[in-house]
Amino acid sequence: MTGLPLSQEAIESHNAERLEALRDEYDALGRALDRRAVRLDDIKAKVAAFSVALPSWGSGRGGTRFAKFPIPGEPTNIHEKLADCAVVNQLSRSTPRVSPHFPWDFVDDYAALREEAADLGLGFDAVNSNTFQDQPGQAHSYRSGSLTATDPAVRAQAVAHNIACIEIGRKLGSRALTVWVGDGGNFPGQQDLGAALDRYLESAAEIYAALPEGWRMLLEHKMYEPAFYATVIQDWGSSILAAQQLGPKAQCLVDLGHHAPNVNIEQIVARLHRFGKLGGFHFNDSKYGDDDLDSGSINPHQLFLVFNELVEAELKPRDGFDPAYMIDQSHNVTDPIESMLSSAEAIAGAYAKALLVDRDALHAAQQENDVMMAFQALRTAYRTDVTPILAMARAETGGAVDVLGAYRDSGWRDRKAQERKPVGLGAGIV
Ligand SMILES: [Mn+2]
Repeated sequence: MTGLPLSQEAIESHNAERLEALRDEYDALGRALDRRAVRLDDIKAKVAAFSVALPSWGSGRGGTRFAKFPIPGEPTNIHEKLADCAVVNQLSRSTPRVSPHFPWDFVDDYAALREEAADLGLGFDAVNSNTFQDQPGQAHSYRSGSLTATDPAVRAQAVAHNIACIEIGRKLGSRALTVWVGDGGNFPGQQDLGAALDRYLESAAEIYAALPEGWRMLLEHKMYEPAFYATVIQDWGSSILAAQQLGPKAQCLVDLGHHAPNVNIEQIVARLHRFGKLGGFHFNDSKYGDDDLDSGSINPHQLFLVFNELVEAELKPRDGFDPAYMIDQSHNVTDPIESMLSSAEAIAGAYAKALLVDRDALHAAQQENDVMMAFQALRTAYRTDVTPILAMARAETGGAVDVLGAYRDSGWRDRKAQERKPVGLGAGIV
């Protein structure tokens, strides 16, 4: 790791001006937690060990199907995306892996890409396949579906692409393939609902058979969009049934934005864990649908409750419990680096709050059916300001006390605006 993007001296001097106040706030929190019989340093150590992967596609300006408004200096290829992700990791010290997406991140030499990432202090997380759009020179179109298409030649092409992604992932050091398909229908009657799922299961089994030892296949469900009437893998029910049929290497991935409004996502987390099928997360937030807003920006309490279930799961692990944590957001109106810094902090903060829950008190209240005290066990943890824990964990590992302040002081984006070629106008999430 020789090529960190920002000056470490600049981060240290940025921190030096803030460490005295941070120490004061950290010690005050430590005394408050002492009175709750919680050891602050233990919490900080767990927070410091926590990490979440960044999406390569999250480092560029996203957009909607209406428009995209690029900013000067945003990345135009995987090399520049890695550099921006390295900035996030250098400041936050909690995002050491990048989740690549193919064909968006195709290169000729993946061994070299892996070395380039390692130089930046990064590794690779789950690889993502893409059969929801056509690529130049592709033999068959996905306009009528991919893994579930009625034409067997289209299905074979989609299966081959997923297997090619596994091969790339092996070269990058990944251990998982995330599969999301937009397949489905926009009209009643368009698709035989049962036969479409049969075709999905058959195609998915071919991909599953190509998984190397130690790999997992993460099935990502999504209720709607681009199919607005019926999506083939639309909810956690279809997802877990498919994962169970495929076998132990198949698990479910929960994208927080891919549910019906008001669905109890933390309960889905608990259910998936109960059956050993909780594979991972795509963290984001939403108000109306799959909005891909910044994690914790709309419903931070839900994020906390999800982590509460994850801490419960850590206490009662089941075979295969090793959830892959990833961010999956579309940064349409912010500097993507700033959104990823803010989101990584929100996610780690939700985890920290979940660690502060007095589990003995919670479990005792649950057993005694003491509803109010069970609720208060969660409430007491949730209202604790964990900011000093996160900042101290970062400062002690070379990150920034104030991630956004240090990033703005670095002048990174302005510098890149001089060096990088402009991104064209357009629409779409990337
Ligand atoms: Mn997702």
